Amino acid sequence: MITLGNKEYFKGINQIKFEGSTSKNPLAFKFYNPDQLVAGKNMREHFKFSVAYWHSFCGQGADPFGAGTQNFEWDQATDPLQAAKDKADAAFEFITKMGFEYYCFHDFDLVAEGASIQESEDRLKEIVAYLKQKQATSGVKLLWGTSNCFSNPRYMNGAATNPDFNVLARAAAQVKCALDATMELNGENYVFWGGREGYMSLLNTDMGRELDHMGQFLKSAKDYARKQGFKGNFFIEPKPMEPTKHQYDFDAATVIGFLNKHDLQNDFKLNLEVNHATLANHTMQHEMDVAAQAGMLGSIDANRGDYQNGWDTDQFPNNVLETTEAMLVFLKAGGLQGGGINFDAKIRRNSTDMEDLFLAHIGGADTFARALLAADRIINESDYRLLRNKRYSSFDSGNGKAFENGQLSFEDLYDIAHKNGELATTSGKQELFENILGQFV
Ligand code: XUL
Ligand code: CO
Repeated sequence: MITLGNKEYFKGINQIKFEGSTSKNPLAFKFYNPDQLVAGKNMREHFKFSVAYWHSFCGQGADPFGAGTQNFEWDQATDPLQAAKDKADAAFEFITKMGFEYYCFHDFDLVAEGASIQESEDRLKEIVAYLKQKQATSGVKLLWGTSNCFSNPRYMNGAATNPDFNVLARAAAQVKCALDATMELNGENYVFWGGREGYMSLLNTDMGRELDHMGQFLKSAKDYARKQGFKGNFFIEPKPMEPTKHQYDFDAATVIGFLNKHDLQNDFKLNLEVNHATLANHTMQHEMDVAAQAGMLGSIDANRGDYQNGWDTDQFPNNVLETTEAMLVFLKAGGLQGGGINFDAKIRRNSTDMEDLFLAHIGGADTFARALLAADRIINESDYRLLRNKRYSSFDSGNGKAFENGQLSFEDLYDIAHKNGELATTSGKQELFENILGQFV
């Protein structure tokens, strides 16, 4: 039996409860009511909200221009394993007080990487045993684990796409340990985000060879986990750039093409992130729709970017209108396949009060709740679906239906066009659709 720490880090903050939209209590949910039924499921089940270990408990507000501003109490111990256990205590206290059920981590968010593979592996095993106990006593579960194959200088030229085979093998050893940790903690999914799987210059890069290496790497990682009995999903998280100039997992469509080409489509789905969609010049609604059409809408990293600058600011969600557009796709797809809503977001560098982490997650959860409620009403109380379907009604019968069924040749289409003569224009009614959205948000 492992002894768990009993220090309280977030003093004076109690369980966060739903108090409704008229509440003036900043530390209460105004819209996220976990037990409220929407479209046949309660909000807790729809969202499976998850806390990102790295942003909430590891990042301390450092940026390229200055050191961290948030001196958390759980970062004081000098012994790496004691520091890791203190951080785990703080994390589980926070997640439990938020009333969330899930968390996500990178391997070396949990404990500092050691000087050798063996030391890192031993440290990971010790903290995983500790977390296993924390999960058992709190009921908090692991939504997904992942491996940080982008921070260590050894990965500066990539991990699975490194031109040096020995770096690729080093990354495989690391991913194996992270998969073992995820499985030991009953993780429901495993994520690959290819931070440095891309290039800074094509002049020194054999792109075709690197992509094939990445396909082979993912296949062997998947085969290893399946052999150990892992039943969860593997997710790829698209992002177009940053830290590389060009990342191979550019966007949902690119990743789906890659997965199909490498015969990975039955085991892998997508973990889509809002700020990554923005960087790819897409909306989140677009990325989710592309994934849903391929049956690959796996999970969401919830955050937002800043439209006045072009980098990954990872702010907490607060745009109800855009989140509602995304929730329309979410409801139409029947929700997520295996994943949840992970707040891959960080409080600002100058947000230095302990309660700020709570305020941020409360705002994020309320944004998603409002958006889900609005999307559900748009679908059930407005003419939204009717109007959208009406635009395609010419395909519901007659020649349109025959075309959809593959029963018309190109010559048939030519003859139909001749018979029809010139056509009247049909309005797309975009403003009407926008007004409906505005009415319910
Ligand atoms: C980076 C990012 C990562 C992944 C996991 O932009 O989103 O934190 O979610 O590696
Ligand atoms: Co992410």
